[in-house]
Amino acid sequence: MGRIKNLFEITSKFRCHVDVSTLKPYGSGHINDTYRLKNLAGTEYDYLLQKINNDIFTDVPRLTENMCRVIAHLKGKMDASGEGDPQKEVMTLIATKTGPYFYEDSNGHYWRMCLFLKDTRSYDVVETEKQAYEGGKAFGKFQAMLSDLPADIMHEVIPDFHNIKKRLGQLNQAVKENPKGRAGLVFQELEAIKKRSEVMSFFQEAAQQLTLPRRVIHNDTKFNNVLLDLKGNAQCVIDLDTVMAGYVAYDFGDAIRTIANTAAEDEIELSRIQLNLDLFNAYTKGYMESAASFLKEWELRSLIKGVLLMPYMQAVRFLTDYLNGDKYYKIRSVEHNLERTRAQLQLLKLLEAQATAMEKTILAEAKKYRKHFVKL
Ligand code: ADP
Ligand code: GN1
Ligand code: MG
Repeated sequence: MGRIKNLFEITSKFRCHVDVSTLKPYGSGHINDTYRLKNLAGTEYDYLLQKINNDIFTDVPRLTENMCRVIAHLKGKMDASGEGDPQKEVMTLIATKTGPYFYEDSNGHYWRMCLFLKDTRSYDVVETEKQAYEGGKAFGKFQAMLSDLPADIMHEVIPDFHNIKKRLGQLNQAVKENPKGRAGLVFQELEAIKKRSEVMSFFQEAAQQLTLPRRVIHNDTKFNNVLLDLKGNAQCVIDLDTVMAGYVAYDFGDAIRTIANTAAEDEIELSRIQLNLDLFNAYTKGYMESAASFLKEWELRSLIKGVLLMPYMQAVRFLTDYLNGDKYYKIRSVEHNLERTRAQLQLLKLLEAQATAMEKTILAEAKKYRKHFVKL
C-alpha cells in the first residue's frame, strides 16, 4: 500500500488533530483500506482513517446514514441504561468540519474517520473458548440492542447482499461469460456448489420469508470484526458498513464460519481445516445470553441453516470473483480466491457432518433462557 498522496488534505477536513507522519496501514480487511493515525496531542485517542471502497459501496452517504443510525441507537441505549461506556463499546465516527461523517477527495475517493480504540485487538482465527464465548456475547448483544430498530428504515447499500439465489445467478453468469478462461479449472468446485443449490435456498423460499422476521443485522460477523480488550473480553463490534436488514441466522452463521474453523478462511492445506465444536458451543452460549430472549422460535430453528449457508455463500462469492478476474476482494496471489473457495467448501463439509449436534446445542442453550420453549 503506497502512501496516500493527499493525506494532509484529507485529514484536515475532519474535526481531529492528527500527526500525519504517523500514518500506518492497519488490519486485514478484504474491501476497505484502513490506516491508523496518532493524535497530535499524544495523550488522547488515536484515529483510524478508512478509504471506503467506492466500487463496492456505491452510495456512501446512505451507507453512512445506516452506520450513524445504528451507532446512535446503541449509544442511546447505553446512555439510557447507564450500563457500559458508549465511547469504548460503540464505534465513534469523527465528523468533517462541514458536518458529514465522510469526505470525498479531489479524486472522487471517499474517506471516513473514527476513534481508534486503544488496548484492543482483533483476531483472524479464534485461539480459545473464552474468545469464542466473548464473540458470541458481543454479536448477541449487538443484535438484541438493535432488535427494536425497525429494519425497513435501513438502506439496502448492497442489494441482495445475502440472497443466495442472486449470488448463484452471478456465479452462473461468470461461468457463461468466462472472461479469464478459468471456468474449465473449477469443475469440482462448481459441482459441489450445484448439488447443494436447492437446499441452500431455504431463506429465499416464500414460506420462510413469511415466518422469519427481517431485522437490523450486522451482515459481516467475522470474528475479526469484534475488538477484544487486553483481558480478552469483548469490547466493541466494528465494521458497520453492511448493517442492513436481514435474517439473524446470517449473522450467526457467518460468525461460526470464522469462529469454529481452526484454520484461516483461506487455508491452503485443507487437512488443517477442522471444526472445533467446543468453540461452536462457547460462541452459542455467549450468543444466547442476550439473543435467546428476543428471538422467535422459528428464528432459533433457522440458525443452523445459517451455519451451513454462510460458508456456502462465501464459496460462491469467492469463486465468482475468481472467474471474473478478482475484481471484488483483495487478493495475495492469482489463485487466492480459488483457495478461499476450496477452504470454504471444505469447512462446509465438516459443518454438514455435525449439523445435528450443533442444532441440539443451539436449542439447549436457548432453552436455558426460555421457560416456554417447545420440545427439543
Ligand atoms: P474492513 O472492512 O476492511 O474489514 P474494518 O472496519 O474491519 O475494515 O477495520 C479493519 C481492522 O482495523 C479491524 O479488523 C480491526 O483490527 C481494526 N479496527 C477497526 N476499527 C477499529 C477501532 N475503532 N479501533 C481499533 N481498531 C479498529
Ligand atoms: C468482506 O471487509 P471484510 O473483509 O470485513 C466482505 C464480507 C465477506 C468477507 C469474507 C462488503 O469483509 O461480506 O464475508 O470479506 N464484505 C463485503 O472474508 O463484501
Ligand atoms: Mg473488518
